[in-house]
Amino acid sequence: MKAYVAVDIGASSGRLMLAKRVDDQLELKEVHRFKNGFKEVDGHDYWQIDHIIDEIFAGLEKVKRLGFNQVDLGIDTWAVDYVLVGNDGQKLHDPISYRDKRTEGAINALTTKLSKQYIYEKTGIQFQAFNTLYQLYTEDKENLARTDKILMIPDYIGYVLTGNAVTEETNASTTQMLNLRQGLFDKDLAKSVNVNENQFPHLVDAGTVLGSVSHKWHVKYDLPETEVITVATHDTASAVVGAPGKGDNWAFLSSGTWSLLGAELNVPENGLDAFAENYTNEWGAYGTYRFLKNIMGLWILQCVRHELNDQYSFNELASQAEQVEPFKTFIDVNDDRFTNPKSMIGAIQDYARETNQFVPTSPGELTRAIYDNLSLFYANEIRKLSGILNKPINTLNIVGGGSNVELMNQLTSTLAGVEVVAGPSEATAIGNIIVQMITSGELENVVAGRKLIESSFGLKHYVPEQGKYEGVLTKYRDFLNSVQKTAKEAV
Ligand code: LRH
Repeated sequence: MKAYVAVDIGASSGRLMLAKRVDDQLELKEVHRFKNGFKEVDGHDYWQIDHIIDEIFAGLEKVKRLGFNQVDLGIDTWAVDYVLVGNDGQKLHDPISYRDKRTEGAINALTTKLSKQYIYEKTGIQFQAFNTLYQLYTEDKENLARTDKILMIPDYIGYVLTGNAVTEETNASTTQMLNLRQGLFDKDLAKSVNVNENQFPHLVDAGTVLGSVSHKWHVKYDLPETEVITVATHDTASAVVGAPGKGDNWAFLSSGTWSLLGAELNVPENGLDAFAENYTNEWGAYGTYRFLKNIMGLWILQCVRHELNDQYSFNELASQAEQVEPFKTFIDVNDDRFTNPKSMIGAIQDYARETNQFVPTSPGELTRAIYDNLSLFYANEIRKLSGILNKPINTLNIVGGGSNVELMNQLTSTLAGVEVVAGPSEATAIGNIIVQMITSGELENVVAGRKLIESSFGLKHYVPEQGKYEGVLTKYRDFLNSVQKTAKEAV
């Protein structure tokens, strides 16, 4: 029987998931998990990419010990970050994290030369300081000149594993350098940040065979025979493949370190409304587009928990939050100050003080404020999404680790007035595997994959609680409009 391995690496942890299909069930088992995070060295935040690769081999050795001698394997990670590789095939240095402060001000600097409308019309991609475009803009020019290949993180890992270099499209679109119309890297945008589009290896679709793990790794480690498939290598792209939505009126929320809320489209939406709301059109597997908004997500809680010395589990924090009165403090979770603060608790409390609101202090109050404000943000965005796409949204499919937070699932359903379908929490790894199964011919297409997901994983349903929290969303929206207006005036 064919076995599949999903290597799914997020900003805070990585895992290897082993999967096989037994009748109409997809069986999934976590074989290896490790911590991930960036480290500050001489003023910059670096990912430890060699460590990540070591952990992948450790996980693959476990797969072999479980009795699997032959597997297919797909890799997905977070987006936008990249590795510069020299002529000798070695990285110039560890990749810098997108949360590094080096890109502060880069959007403004670059868009004095090329207008925002021009870039958005070409790419349909949101303006985020961390996009590859602005990271490259701040890159050392000499390093760029010494660069033979610019490889996105999952492509770099695939390159190290197999010796073959490609650029997979779903992740490449997050560079904000792909031309929507041409389906290629845009020459002008590449030039504007001192690179040549040919420094990126050729573009491939999700679902392309990359090659076998090189012999040299079999000499060093006890590995199964492993064929690497270039899946939807952007984790969010895999998560959306793994979101079992149905019909035309559903939205997805991939809820993890980031919250990505949007809809799957067949044609990109890069008109003026989308531009004004900074929605993005990331490329999806099989010709789709992920039309979505980046929301700060559970990163805020991960940082708070860490600052509390990791003494509470996420479940404990959730039960403490349930004891606290809701909606005492409104926060714009997408305020830049929450991107990478020295102290997240300090940042939340300063925000509350500056806006003359209740200042959360206990772990339960802090967690409550985060859950409330994420849910409010989601509800507000569902309205906007529905407006831009000019169609009703009836169902929100929440996937990822955040789909286990019952309190937020219910709050979001009630505030947004939509049905919430929660699960699967491992949608990213599952989407990674579905693309492998389609590539190997074991599944026909994504529709068949989503059916398989529905029959394999227990999804939970939440419906709006009538008459609860009336007027809260309107109050929140007024608050958000006023703080965002004040921030704009200050610029
Ligand atoms: C989520 C994610 C998201 C990107 C961000 C950099 O892990 O890939 O889609 O915007 O990381």
